[in-house]
Amino acid sequence: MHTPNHTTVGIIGGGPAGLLLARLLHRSGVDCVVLESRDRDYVEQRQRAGILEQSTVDVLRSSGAGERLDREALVHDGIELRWDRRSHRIDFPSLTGGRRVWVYAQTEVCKDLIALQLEDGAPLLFEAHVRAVEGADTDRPVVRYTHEGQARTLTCDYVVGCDGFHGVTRDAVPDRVRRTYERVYPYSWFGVLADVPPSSDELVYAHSPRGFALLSMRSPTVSRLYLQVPNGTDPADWPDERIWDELDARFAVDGGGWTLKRGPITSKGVLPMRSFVSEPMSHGRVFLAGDAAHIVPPTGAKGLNLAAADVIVLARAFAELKETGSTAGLEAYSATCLRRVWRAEHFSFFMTSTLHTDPAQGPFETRLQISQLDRIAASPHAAAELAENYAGLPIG
Ligand code: RFL
Ligand code: PHB
Repeated sequence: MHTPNHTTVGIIGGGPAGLLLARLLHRSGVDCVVLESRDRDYVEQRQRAGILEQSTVDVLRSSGAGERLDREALVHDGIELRWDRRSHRIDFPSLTGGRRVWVYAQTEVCKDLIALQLEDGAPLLFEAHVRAVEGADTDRPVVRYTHEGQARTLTCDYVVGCDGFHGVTRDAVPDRVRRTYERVYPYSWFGVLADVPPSSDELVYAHSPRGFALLSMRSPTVSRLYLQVPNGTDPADWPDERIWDELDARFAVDGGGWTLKRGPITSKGVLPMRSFVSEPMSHGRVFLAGDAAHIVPPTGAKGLNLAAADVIVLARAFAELKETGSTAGLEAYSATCLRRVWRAEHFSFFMTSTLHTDPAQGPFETRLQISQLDRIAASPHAAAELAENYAGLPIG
């Protein structure tokens, strides 16, 4: 494939943020190039998020990437919370003025966007590893990368780092202006995929004395389940039987009437949990979007949706620049996104700390968690606060 040496917007990373940004820019007639270090198969198979907010679904649809989503995604109107061997359902539409969420895996979002991009989009190079982004303060930032064993450069009018938490673009923001905020949690998630129909129609978030558990799904025949485990847990210590027994114990409610269906486990992995924000989200002509700028623990299902929100704001700003010559949207990008980022950081922290058992916590902290969950069950106001954040706030 012919690769240009210059482009308007150089996009580093072909995860959800980079792929969606490329799609939106293409629709606005802004040219770009996407450089992705992994191969296509890897990006399409990487098991990650599963929940899409209304605004994420809206943008996928309006950018022409919603066709399979509309056929295959499961629409959910609520979640179930379990604690103290009781359960309570949170109904999103009635608490949020009609908002809901879609169960459609990140793997599928990436497959749909990659197929569109290769069909009629801007150049997308796999196995193109970016080494450095230079000249953020100049009007011609340069991306240095390696592709097919050769060192190459791409000069750009603007560079967007969509290269995730371990990417290199963040380094283009000098230390003197960069501020980072971080919390590493004293537990991880052990995630499994199982070939068994989900045991509940909706997601179940469980607080228990044995730790947190989550029942999610990928389709009517595939369950996705998570258990809180200590950091450093080796999946080899968790034979299938032990996983199902532990899930059973954590989801247990009084009164029976619910059973966890078991089936063959097809994948296992341990996911550490982190909160992280790097400010500002732009410097000169370099912008950061998605996990490159911020990480949330997955309990609020916000990671992928935040990445989408960033690139929606950025794509609008580039469209405005092309149409009117104004850089106002680009200048406001960081401040605009950080307001939503910090809301999601707070919500993700709240969900995580309310539902998990910190190894250092005592009976006092546990009673506070139970009290908080009781409050959500008792008060439509408390429930609405959770529902609005979970189902997603409109993008301003
Ligand atoms: P991504 O998806 O990490 O994509 C970044 C892309 O950049 C590429 N890259 C480079 N390319 C070129 N040159 C370089 N030097 C590069 N360095 C990196 C990478 O190969 C990759 O393709 O970031 P993006 O697009 O911002 O999307 C964000 C979401 O992926 C993320 O927020 C969520 O998936 C977070 N997350 C989860 N969220 C949930 O809501 N539920 C989950 O169950 C869930 N599981 C997860 C997750 C994140 C994980 N990571 C990042 C460790 C599980 C994992 C393992
Ligand atoms: C998932 O299905 O992978 C999933 C769902 C909800 C979360 C986190 C992960 O909060």
